[in-house]
Amino acid sequence: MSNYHIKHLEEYYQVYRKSVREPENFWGEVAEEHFMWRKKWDNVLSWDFNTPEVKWFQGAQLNITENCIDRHLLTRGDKTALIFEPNNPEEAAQHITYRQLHARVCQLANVLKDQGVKKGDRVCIYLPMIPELSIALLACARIGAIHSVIFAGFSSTALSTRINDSDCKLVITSDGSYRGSKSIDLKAIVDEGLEDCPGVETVLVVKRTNTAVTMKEGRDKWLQPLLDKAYQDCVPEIMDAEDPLFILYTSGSTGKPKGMVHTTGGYMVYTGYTFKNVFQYTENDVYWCTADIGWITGHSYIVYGPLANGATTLMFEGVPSYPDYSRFWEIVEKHKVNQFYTAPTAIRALAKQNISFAEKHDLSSLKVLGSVGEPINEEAWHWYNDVIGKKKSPIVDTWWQTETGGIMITPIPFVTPTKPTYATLPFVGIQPALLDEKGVELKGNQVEGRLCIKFPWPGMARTIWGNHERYKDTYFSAFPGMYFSGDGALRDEVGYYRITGRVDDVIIVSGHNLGTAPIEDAINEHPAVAESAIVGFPHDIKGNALYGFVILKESGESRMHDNLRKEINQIITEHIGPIAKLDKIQFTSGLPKTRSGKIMRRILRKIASKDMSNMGDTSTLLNPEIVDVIKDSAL
Ligand code: 7RM
Repeated sequence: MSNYHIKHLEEYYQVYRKSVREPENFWGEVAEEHFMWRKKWDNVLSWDFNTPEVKWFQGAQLNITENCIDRHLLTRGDKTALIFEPNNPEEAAQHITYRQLHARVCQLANVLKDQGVKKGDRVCIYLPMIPELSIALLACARIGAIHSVIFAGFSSTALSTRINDSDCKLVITSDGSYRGSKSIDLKAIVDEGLEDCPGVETVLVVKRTNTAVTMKEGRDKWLQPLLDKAYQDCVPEIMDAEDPLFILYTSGSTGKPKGMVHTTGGYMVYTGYTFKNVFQYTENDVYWCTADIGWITGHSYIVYGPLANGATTLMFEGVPSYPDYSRFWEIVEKHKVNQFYTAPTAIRALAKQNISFAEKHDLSSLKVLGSVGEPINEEAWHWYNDVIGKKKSPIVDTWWQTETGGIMITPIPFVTPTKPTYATLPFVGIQPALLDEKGVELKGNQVEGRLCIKFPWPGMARTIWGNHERYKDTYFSAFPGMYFSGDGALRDEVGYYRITGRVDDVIIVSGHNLGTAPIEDAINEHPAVAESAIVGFPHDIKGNALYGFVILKESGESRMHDNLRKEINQIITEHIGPIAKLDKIQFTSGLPKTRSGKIMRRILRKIASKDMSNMGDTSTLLNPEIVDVIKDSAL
């Protein structure tokens, strides 16, 4: 039996039981056998979910880049580590070997050192999906600097807030970026943002689009000439297992983003181990995750997890629709991709297109299909399974969060039988619990509740940068002694989990606690409804009342709007009770969504409350134009 690579269902159950009964032995063995440590730990785990304080592999020393790069050089020096597929299909793809990656990471690490960056300093990375982005993460890790990657689609305000929150002294960016037929002046956005960031001393600029930029004397430097002069070797900084590796911001229920802090040893072990099993990666496979490295999915499953396994990981600069909707499938064929990992929002967009976009490409290399970011609906699941996987590539619907660092609930392909819309079973070492609203754990199967985790896992975030109290309040206070994810889930008759959506948008109506997710589920049962979102708005008598934004499958149904409103409230009454009926129902053509497909309820709440003056930061929206459309026909 191998603890590291699970190949049969019995093995999964066996390893799972061991991981629960003897977590320290289990994780200690995984860490010892598959990773490289400069010094072993004194203690595998110490934890207290009340403080909360969690430490994995305390006393151990390592450098994560030694695990992701150096240790592969002897056996895989000439193997491709990184495939870069540019936005423009006419531009040649790049294949960067482990040896070349080592040289480039070391050079950038040396440049950072020359610029005065030291262990523990924060470096902001604001780059498009080009090789320099992966290299920048690794170069920071090489010298023990804490990277804070800001998604390059974020606005200058979002950028400066995050830079200031973690006091970054250096920013790595590029002149511009390509996205489909558009090019964006990234450097200009940085210049604007930095007007509010007095702590930034240096800006290193990668040349990508050759667009004209202003370089601020003494602050801004072109990166390439510095790299050319830099030595191709750099001794890795030896880090404690619990030293911070990076900060990554995630939006919260309030306006201020939360800088989730991930540490070195546990994060490495967890992302490395989950990557191996969830994608069943074998030596000559080509793995592609379509996420942006600006999100946790990119950190864990484009960069650290794959490289810790000596994998070939593909990064794509462009978008699924450029030059047309066959681009993803063209890339799969071109690079003979074996594992493909994307989001339901992309799957739905692609499934809407003519089937010939997918069918004209040879997808026979595909072995495993992944999904992440939001619940995958039945229709999208089947399209993915049938049209892309030809019913032979298992779908791994992976549930996890920025906060969890790595995949938490997921099938293991060829091991766990899949079930449409179910994330299935907890990953090894993960102990989920479903709780009712009073905090009582629901035992047994066929139950639905709030998804919590009872026991620490190595990849979990340790704190929120500069605000440990908020970390405690957000994740460890709702149900003392447990990590609360903010999601709802159900467990079916065989113990499979299905994530039902966020439950922390609880609205209290006439003293009753109502979650938006179950109301939306009820509305979506109406045959004319495509999608819906519920928010609360202030009400004289009830305290709060409910406002529904509803997208119809066919907009032509508008003539019957009042009938539809009645029918929708009827369905809600049937599913939940009259208390959950909506006071207002606005039919709309779209909902404000983030790039990872999440509805931005903050905006809907403002509209519902007739507080239209300032919509706050909408720069992270995929479709900012919808905000005015909804505002204009608000009820
Ligand atoms: C990886 C990531 C986290 C939230 C999480 C859920 C939702 C993610 C799934 C999912 C249903 C899934 N990190 N979510 N994966 N819901 N099924 N497979 O997305 O921090 O950006 O978002 O995303 O609500 O709490 S994240």
